[in-house]
Amino acid sequence: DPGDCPSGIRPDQDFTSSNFSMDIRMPGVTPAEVMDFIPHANMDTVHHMLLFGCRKPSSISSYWDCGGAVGACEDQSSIMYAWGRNAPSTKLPRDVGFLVGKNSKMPYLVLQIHYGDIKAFRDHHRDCSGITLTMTYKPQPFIAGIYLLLSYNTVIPPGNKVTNADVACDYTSFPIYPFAFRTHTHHLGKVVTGYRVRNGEWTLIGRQSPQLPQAFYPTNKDVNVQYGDTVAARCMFTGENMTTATSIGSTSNDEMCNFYIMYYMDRKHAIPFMTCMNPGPKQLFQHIPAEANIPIPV
Ligand code: IYT
Ligand code: CU
Ligand code: CU
Repeated sequence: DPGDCPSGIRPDQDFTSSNFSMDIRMPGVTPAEVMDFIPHANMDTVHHMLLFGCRKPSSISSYWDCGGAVGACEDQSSIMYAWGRNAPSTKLPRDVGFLVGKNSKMPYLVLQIHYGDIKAFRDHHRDCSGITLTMTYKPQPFIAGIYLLLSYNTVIPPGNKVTNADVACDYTSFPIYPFAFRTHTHHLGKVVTGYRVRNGEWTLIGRQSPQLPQAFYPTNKDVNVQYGDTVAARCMFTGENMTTATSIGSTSNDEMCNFYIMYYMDRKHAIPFMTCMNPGPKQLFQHIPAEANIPIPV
C-alpha cells in the first residue's frame, strides 16, 4: 500500500515560522528491472537519487520506469540535488533557496532513483526511499541555480590512453557564487575538472572522479564568476581497454561529459539554469593546469 510510505507536507514545529518540510518518496515501489549503472561493490538497494525541477514531468503517475526512452522530465529540467551511496550531501548556504512552486520555472519536482542490485529485492519489500525537503514561503535573499557544462561531440577512440573533452563559455551575465559541483560521465571518465578563467588565470572550481558517488561536493574555495570571465571544464577519458569508439549518448555503453556548478546569485537577477556546450577553443586549453589530467584514485 503506497500509504505505508511517509509523504506530504508538515509545518515547522514553531508555528510562527514560515518554514515547512516536504517528503518526496517512492510510493512503495518494487523495481522490476535493474538499471545498468556504475557498478559498485557495496551498493545494495539505492544506487543514487537525483531530484529534478521540471517544467513538465514525463508522466503524471505517482511513479514510472525511467529506464527506456522516458526520462524524468518532458522538457527543460534541472538537477537540484544528487545523492550517491556513501557521499555526504551538500547543504545550501544560509539565505539561499531554489525557486519552486507553480509560479516558478520549475513547477514540478521529480525524484529519480536508480536501484542497485535487484537481489536486495528478493524479499519483495516495497521501497520508500526518498528525500525530505526543507522549504519556506519566505523569499530568500539569494536564489540557487545550476550551470551545466556539457560536451555533446566527444568521440573516444579505442586504445587511446587519454582523450580530453573540453567545454568553455564566456560568461556574460550577473555574478554567480559557486558553492558546490557535480561531475558525471559513464565508465570511461577518469577525472572531471572545472575552472574560472579570469585574465588568463585558471582558478579551480572543483575536481572529482566521476567514478566516485556523483553527488554535489563543496567547491574548492570561494570563486565567484562575473561578466568577462570564462567558465571551462575538461573531462579526461580513457579508451585504453576498448575495441570500438565511444560517443556521447544516453546508454551506459555511451559516454557523457558533464560538469555541474551549483551557485547562488542575487534574487533580483534570479537565473536558475544556464548551460555551456561550446567545445573549448584549443588555444585556451593549452593553458589548463596539469591537475586536469591527473587521475583521481578511486
Ligand atoms: C547528453 C548529456 O550530457 N546529458 C546529461 C546532461 C543533461 C542534463 C540535463 C542534459 C540535459 C538536461 O536537461 I538536467 I538536455 C545527462 O543526462 N546527465 C545525467 C542525468 O540524466 C541528469 C546526469 O546524471 O548528470
Ligand atoms: Cu532512470
Ligand atoms: Cu549520463
